[in-house]
Amino acid sequence: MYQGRIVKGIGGFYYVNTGIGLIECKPRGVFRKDSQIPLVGDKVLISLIEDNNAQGVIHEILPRENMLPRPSVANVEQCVAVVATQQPQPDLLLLDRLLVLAHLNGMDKIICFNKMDLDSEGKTREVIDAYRRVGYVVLCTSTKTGQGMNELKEALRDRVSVFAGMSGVGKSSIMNTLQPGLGLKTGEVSSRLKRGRHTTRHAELLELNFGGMVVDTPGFSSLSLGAVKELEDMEESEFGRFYPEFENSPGECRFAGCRHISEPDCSVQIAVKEGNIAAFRYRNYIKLLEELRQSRRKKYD
Ligand SMILES: Nc1nc2c(ncn2[C@@H]2O[C@H](COP(=O)(O)OP(=O)(O)OP(=O)(O)O)[C@@H](O)[C@H]2O)c(=O)[nH]1
Ligand SMILES: [Mg+2]
Ligand SMILES: [Zn+2]
Repeated sequence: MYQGRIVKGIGGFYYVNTGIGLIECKPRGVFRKDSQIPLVGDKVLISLIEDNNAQGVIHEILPRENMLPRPSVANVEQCVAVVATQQPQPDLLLLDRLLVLAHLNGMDKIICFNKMDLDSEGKTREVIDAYRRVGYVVLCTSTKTGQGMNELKEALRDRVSVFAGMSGVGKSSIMNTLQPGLGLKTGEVSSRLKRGRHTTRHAELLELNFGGMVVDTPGFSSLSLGAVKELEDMEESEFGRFYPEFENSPGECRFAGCRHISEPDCSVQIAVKEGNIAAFRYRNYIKLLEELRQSRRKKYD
């Protein structure tokens, strides 16, 4: 048996990086029955197929430290949520969903605002400052000017990270800039729709030559929190813990189980009114809470 990490999965095959090289593997039949699907990043035990030392069978998926449902990946320490200043326009609700999921799964979080070269008017300044005030690490990058690339490199060094975000924000381009020679495919953003073209089709774990690993993933534009069991089982009043600025807001809510929606004497609502919590973050919180409530209703009614 050999131990390795899944670096890529295509068409039912998994490519496992082991001490003896990259082995193309099929999962053992039992995984399919158990519906335990191997993920990129999974640590696995494999055996080689006799007379063939390039192909193998996955016998066991070792216990996961964590996993993200989307982009689906296992055993990553850090989630780099990539947003573009424009082309495509930033979707902050999507960003907040991702931050919630990364938080839930115990991952460190970095927000990367890419395509800074397209924001000469500084339109994203306010949003960037808002996330910084919350306490998130926000890096501003451009693959065209090289802005922020050294900082990003330092943030990735010796860690296992995943790049996540909409199609076209520049995830693969950033990887190519950080590590020239990778040659990942990148695609123009459609000039008519201002949307990415889903150039990256499969998540892939890449080794960084300066130390560490990054999973480049396909872009996505919808991310439902509804199907996430831990969130579904959570009290509504607990959801606020994914919003660090709520915890930091001074004073306490009158009610112990405050959901910060319409309760009287709510410190969060006051902080929003006074401008100490960004209104857009609060609106997103209300949307996500409502979504969770609906999906729960569907499930239990
Ligand atoms: N102006 C500008 N364009 C960029 C920057 N980074 C990437 N791009 C362009 O954005 C387009 C999309 O880049 P990709 O790297 O393919 O984006 P992606 O996030 O990997 O997209 P998917 O693989 O579809 O999820 C390409 O045309 C890149 O040249 C940047 O910093 N500034
Ligand atoms: Mg890509
Ligand atoms: Zn409250």
